[in-house]
Amino acid sequence: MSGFVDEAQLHVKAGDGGAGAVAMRREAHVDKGGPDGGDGGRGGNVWLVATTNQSSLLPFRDHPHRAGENGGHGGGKKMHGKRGHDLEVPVPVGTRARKANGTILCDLTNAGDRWLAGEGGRGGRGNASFLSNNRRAPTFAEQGEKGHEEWYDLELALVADVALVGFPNVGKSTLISRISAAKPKIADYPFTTLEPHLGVVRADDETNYTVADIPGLVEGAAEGKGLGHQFLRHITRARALVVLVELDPVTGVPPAEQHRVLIDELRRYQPDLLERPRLVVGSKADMVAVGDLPETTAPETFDRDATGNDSAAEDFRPDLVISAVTGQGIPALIGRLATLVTQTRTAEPEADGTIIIHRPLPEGFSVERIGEGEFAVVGKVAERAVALNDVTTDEAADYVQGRLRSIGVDRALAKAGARDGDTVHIGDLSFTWFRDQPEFTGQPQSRRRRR
Ligand SMILES: Nc1nc2c(ncn2[C@@H]2O[C@H](COP(=O)(O)OP(=O)(O)OP(=O)(O)O)[C@@H](O)[C@H]2O)c(=O)[nH]1
Ligand SMILES: [Mg+2]
Repeated sequence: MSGFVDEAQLHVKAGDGGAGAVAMRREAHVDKGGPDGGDGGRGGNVWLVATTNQSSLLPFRDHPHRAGENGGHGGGKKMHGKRGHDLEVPVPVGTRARKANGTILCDLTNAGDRWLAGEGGRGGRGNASFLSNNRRAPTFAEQGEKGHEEWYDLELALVADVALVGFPNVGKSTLISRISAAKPKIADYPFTTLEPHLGVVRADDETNYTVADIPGLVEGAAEGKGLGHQFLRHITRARALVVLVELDPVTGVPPAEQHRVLIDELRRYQPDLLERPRLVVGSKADMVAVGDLPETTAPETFDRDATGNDSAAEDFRPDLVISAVTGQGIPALIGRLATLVTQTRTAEPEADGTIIIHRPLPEGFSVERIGEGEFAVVGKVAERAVALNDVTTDEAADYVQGRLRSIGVDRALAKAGARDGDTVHIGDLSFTWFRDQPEFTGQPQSRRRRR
């Protein structure tokens, strides 16, 4: 089985917050101690972190689940629960995460880039936090908040300085193995290369660049023919392209025609690919009699017409001709690519390598009418306000009521058309709503009408 996987699903479950504790101080000489239940610890976050040590999404294929550690529960004597450990999930540089609906949430293009894929739940407050002048001995505490949980689609688009584009069997893999330490399979048949390979070229003491060997493209690749389609994505981030055409093709497709088809496929897949700097290189020069070698362009003429119109069959000219067998043209190619890559790199804004991309947190709440005389309040702040270990005591009910009023849930319910006696659901809690006085009937059940 191939080790290269460029699409996978990931399930993230951040740690739950620990529950706050309900406890009362006990001291030999104090008759009635105050509340001293500590807070729960925060749940661990889950981060995606881009690394160059990984080049495939394979690890997610069979094991898609990644979880942060839960926070510890609070204890007596104001002991706070332990914070859950964050989890850092390594992904290859070039990984994007999408929501199930396709929206791109992050794109980690530099080593060290990190993204908060799941935020850990807040720890619940212990009863010590609820002490107030009119609440001397609160017997309620908050539950921990659930950690964020979500499925993401991961997609990898390789990040390379140069991508090799060419028909099958024209010598792409031979070239990359000649100029870098990469050792892809080389054979005298088309579609030898079934997955992209990256090689690092050391042009001189200061200049390194990466080259991607992409499986061969054929006419129609942009529409899904051959293998090219699934791999065209890996060309999209290359700074520069090498269009490799075979000068004496065994397939019989003349170099100018190969060039025309390749340019066409690139344009159809993503038109701005033609705006990338590119070198057109003729391969296997050793197979052509010296007198029959095509004329090459002058070295300064990198800047092509973005439409690719230089490909008119009559005046097709490669920029360079090479032979991976004899070494002809190889140093020139390495040097010209180094120049191209350096020029493009300096034109780019500097990447600091530690961009932190946060998912905007959904705050607030919304009220939804879910049936006749029945409403649901959805949203973190509202759910937090009712997530207590026990809402059956008067003081807990008072607290919840006060919270719901102060964050505006009461007003929003009235505005949504709620009337006395209607049922309202928030999180796990259901209660009967009265304009001035909700009656809690859920979690755990209590049918007490207050006041
Ligand atoms: N004579 C000669 N043969 C070459 C040269 N470069 C590659 N070849 C041969 O051409 C054949 C195809 O080479 P590969 O490097 O596998 O070609 P490829 O473009 O990677 O092919 P796919 O992976 O199938 O797309 C092999 O038999 C190579 O030995 C060259 O410069 N001169
Ligand atoms: Mg190959």
